[in-house]
Amino acid sequence: MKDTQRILVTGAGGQLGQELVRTLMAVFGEDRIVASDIDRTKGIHFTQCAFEPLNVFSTEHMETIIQHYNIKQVYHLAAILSALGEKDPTSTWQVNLDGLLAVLATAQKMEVERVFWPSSIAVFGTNSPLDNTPQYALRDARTVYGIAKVAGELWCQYYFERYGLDVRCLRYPGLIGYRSLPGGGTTDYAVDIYHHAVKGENFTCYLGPDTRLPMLYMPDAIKAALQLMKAPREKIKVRPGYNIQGMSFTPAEALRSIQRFYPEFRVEYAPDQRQLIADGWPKAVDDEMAFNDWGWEPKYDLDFMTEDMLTHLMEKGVES
Ligand code: AKB
Repeated sequence: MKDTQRILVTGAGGQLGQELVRTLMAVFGEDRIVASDIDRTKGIHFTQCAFEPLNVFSTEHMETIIQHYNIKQVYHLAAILSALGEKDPTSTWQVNLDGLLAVLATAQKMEVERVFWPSSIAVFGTNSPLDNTPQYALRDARTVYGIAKVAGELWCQYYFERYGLDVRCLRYPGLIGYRSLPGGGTTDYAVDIYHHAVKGENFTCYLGPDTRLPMLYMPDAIKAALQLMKAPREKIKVRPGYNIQGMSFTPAEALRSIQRFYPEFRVEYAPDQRQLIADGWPKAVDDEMAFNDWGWEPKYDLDFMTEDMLTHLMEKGVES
């Protein structure tokens, strides 16, 4: 990217967005990043770069921002997560799918060079092979969040094939980070459990002890997005969304990993409706294509992540 060109992040106030903006500023410079969110109060997180309140459905406003800042890359993160999405399927579809379509159309019109969009393991479902799920396994999504991700993946592929828009996608598993909290996902327990351990509180897990899911530590999640966006166009052979993961574990395994530092820490299990969602998701995914095409390689496994999470949460103090 040339010096005068900038990167726009939508939904920047969310769990992934806050961390992504931080890394993008470190890599490209603070003056090269424009954070945006529908919620203008999220601006408090972005004192070092430009912040624009933005509803992606206001496409004229989005065009003005793209023109004003000379935006050449967009990371479109604004979305409602899986568990929360089930409470209002119609709005979730609108925000997640129609929002993506508004961004794709605007990016194409305004000649944005590259778009990043996070897909999810939620594209898979009960009839997909759930052990080491292959890249091209049946996408049998059962949540509205997952259905919007399947449709979104196909739209991204369509925009690439029909208009040449260079849109790149990753199928994120559960994301775990210490800087920001997720909200409304099925994998959120894997963040909350660390906060409870550091606060010295026992934890009630809404998934059963043996529910295995693929996960990714935030530094690896951000590294993957930047690596994918940097890769030469011809290396990106999968347009709908690359499978990636850093590890795969159950709540019982997370507990054991935490107990190495907090032996007194205890977890109770009270599965709720999120158990049904988790039971239809992969236990692990095969991410070999990401490795082959653009060199994907995660750094963190469960124990390494646990140590890093607990160290940082102890240093910063957890939110109650
Ligand atoms: C969720 O739980 O909804 C997300 C996801 C796996 O896409 N973390």
